[in-house]
Amino acid sequence: MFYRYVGLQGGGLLRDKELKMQSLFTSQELVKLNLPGADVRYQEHLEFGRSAGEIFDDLVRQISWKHEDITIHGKTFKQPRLTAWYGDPGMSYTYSGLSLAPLAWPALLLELKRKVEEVTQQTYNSALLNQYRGHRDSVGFHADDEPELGRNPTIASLSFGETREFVLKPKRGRPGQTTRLPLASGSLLVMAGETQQNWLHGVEKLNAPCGGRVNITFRNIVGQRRGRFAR
Ligand SMILES: O=C(O)CCC(=O)C(=O)O
Ligand SMILES: [Mn+2]
Repeated sequence: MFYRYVGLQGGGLLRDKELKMQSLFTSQELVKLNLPGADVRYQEHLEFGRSAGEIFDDLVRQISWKHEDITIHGKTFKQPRLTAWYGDPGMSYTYSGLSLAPLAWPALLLELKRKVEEVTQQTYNSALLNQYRGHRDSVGFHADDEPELGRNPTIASLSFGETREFVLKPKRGRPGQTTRLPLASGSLLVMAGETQQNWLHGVEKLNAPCGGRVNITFRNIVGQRRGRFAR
């Protein structure tokens, strides 16, 4: 698979304008971000044969959303978002004291998975879905480094609905390298290589109200778990 490489002036705030300028000629292909020790690629628009807004509505309606409790440092609270876990039989996933057995793939997710597999030239056996109902919903900074994902996992992330900033922060190094990438509705972000070893990512709460957003991360469960992880 051919990837274009475009430097994004390494870190700092990636402004909407810069992204739009880039998008003029890169929206139809994966573009690699200039982040040291990471392999992060972004494609602003994937062609699904129908609108991203329609897919967002279907996801909100058809997915079995749950509002789960998680336990971090002995304290239990509700996650600040809704979640769902789908996958091939046996692909269980555990994080923050939460053990998820996979639901069987519905046609809607299989349609999206096929598209992502075609673009990334990889297969996936599971997907974690997040629904951010509005500006107060978020995911804290974490790395997708649970043992069952194996070393250097490829994670393919689709976004629908409201554009929210995906924030990447180096685990070690200068906070100035923090990079904000607004993920458009219908976009694909791929994290691969050593990204999870060297960088954290999250979606922050906002002060101003905004619409809902659904994110789907296609993953591969490959190993057994050995530890406890929090997010
Ligand atoms: O919503 C997003 O873009 C990121 C979600 C995420 O990082 C996760 O589910 O592990
Ligand atoms: Mn993640």
